[in-house]
Amino acid sequence: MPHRVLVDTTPSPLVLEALSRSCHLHDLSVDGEATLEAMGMFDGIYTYGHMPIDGAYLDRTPKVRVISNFGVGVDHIDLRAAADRGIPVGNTPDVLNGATADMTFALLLAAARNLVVGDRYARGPEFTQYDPNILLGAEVHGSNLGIVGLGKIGTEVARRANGFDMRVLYHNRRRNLQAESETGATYCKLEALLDQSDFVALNCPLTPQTRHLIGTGQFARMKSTAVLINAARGGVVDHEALLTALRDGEIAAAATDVTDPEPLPRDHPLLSVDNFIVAPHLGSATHRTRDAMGRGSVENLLAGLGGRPLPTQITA
Ligand code: 8YV
Repeated sequence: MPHRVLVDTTPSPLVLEALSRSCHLHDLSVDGEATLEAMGMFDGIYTYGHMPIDGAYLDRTPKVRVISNFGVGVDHIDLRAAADRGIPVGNTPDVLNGATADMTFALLLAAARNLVVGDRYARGPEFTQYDPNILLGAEVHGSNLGIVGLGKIGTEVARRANGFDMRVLYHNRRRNLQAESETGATYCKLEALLDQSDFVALNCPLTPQTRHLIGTGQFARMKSTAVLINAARGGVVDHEALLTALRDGEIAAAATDVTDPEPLPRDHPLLSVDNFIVAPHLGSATHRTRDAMGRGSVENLLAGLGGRPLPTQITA
């Protein structure tokens, strides 16, 4: 009898193949909402973060004995509620550190050097000859980078920044002495980081403490030439305040892989702001990383379904 597993979007071929023999998947994006009766029969949940999984949700899935998250960020899962019900939660840390740090730098460079506006211009009728006076950007090498969240991904960002001869400041819940010695990053309070940074990269998880960590007061502190990069979660930034900051020139630009909500409504004013660059949550989107995430999340799922400890389990 195959295990019954609820998935919130269609998994990759690698994941489908790995689960094909032992699991029957109910794919919410294809099969639609499950009936209450079907919910009661699920043995596991495999999630890409499309639905909040809280206590009320888990009460409708009383047989679930594992939640496997494709990705490291678990802000959509109430870990306490899962723990209270004895349900282990697995995620896919580590394998995506490099790819997400690369994406942070892709956003940083794109914003600093007007890559998106430049691409549009280079395709359009206005580009008739080289113009030395247009689209002048910010120097990346030699500038100050402030990293908010110097965990594993943030540390990878700091390593890349060293290659660009940047001075790296960071703010974190607690000092990361190992990362400091490996990368030369300097710990400082958030306020000091915002005051001094030319680029502010958000690489922290979304938690009740980091929700809207960057809002009106923080934009007011930032340099008018500063660029905000968000490869973390949209909710870390107050988007109303971001819109005002970009429109009023409180900061020069923002480049983000994540938004709140995600996606932004098609008529959201940020989408018509030129100094705002947005990507569709591509932080870990490389072939190698997504395959590794697929393998890790499958191992977690199958371990939980088999009553074994999850290889990468998160605690509440
Ligand atoms: C995932 C991410 O692609 O790991 C994370 O936290 O944001 C991404 O790598 C995303 O969670 C979708 O599953």
